[in-house]
Amino acid sequence: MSTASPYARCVADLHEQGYAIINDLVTADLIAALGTDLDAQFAAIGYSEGSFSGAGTRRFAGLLKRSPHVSDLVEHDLILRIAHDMLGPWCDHFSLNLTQAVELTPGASQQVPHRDQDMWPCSGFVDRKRGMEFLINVMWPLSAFTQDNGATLVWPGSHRRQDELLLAPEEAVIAEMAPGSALVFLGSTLHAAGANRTALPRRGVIISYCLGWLKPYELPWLAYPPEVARQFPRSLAHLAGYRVHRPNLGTYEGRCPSLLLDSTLDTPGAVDALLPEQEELIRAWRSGTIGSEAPEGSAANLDQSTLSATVAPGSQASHG
Ligand SMILES: O=C(O)CCC(=O)C(=O)O
Repeated sequence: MSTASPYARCVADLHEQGYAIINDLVTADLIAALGTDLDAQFAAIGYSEGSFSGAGTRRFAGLLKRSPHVSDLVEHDLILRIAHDMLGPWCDHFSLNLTQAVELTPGASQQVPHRDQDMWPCSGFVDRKRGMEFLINVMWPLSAFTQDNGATLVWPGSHRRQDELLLAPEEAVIAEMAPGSALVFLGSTLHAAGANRTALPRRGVIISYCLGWLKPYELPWLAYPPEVARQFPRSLAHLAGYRVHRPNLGTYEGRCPSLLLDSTLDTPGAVDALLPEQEELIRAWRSGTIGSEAPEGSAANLDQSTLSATVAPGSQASHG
């Protein structure tokens, strides 16, 4: 039996298999309380429409405002550490991509296998060998996930086989889990909801995190407007989009949107949010160290993409 910590095992599994199941990550009581909080919304919500979401499923989002227990999952320390490891190299900080409750009603058919990061067309242009990840997904079962009720299907190793749109059904692993456990998988991992062949609904909560410079699946500023986000701990509000991504991305009135979390400011001016190396380049250009005589490789010869590349992998990754 492995003596590695759940964290170390999860990171190793994500690299090797593209997914990991962590048993007993939170208590079953916490998940039961969360499930109770979401019961009324499940009862009220209509069926999903569309060939992706799947007829026979019910989904709703904005979970942070529907149950106080959701933040325990969103800000689970082990999950944040894993998200930081997987996404940190490619961004200044990662953000919440989605919180969604999903129910497969009895008779729901299998979802189309997909990779979540295909939402962002740029993922297709990335050199596969760099292993760049755009998203980390966590599925928290509210009811036990079994082969019969549609446990999530994941294709081990599919994160390294991105040129293959689909893989053989028999290669899939059925992520059977009890409430309290979590299925963590990469945005590049092929997966799908299974088919529910039982008489009972299968319910789960999806919480995903993406690179902080991407457009998230769920717009957090609408799900959690400032008057809602002000009630969040600051770290949670940051995850929910109230944080500028350097350089100058995702601002409000030219400033870090976290200003909306504080008491009203009159008419503040714009404030740059730049990476240190970008500040350095600008300083060098202003002082004439680069650019004036345009020697080879100087800023005068740098195009926008070269400047932008200063936000590149590993530059300033920070936790959350
Ligand atoms: O419900 C599941 O098991 C997976 C759902 C999923 O992958 C999705 O909705 O994108």
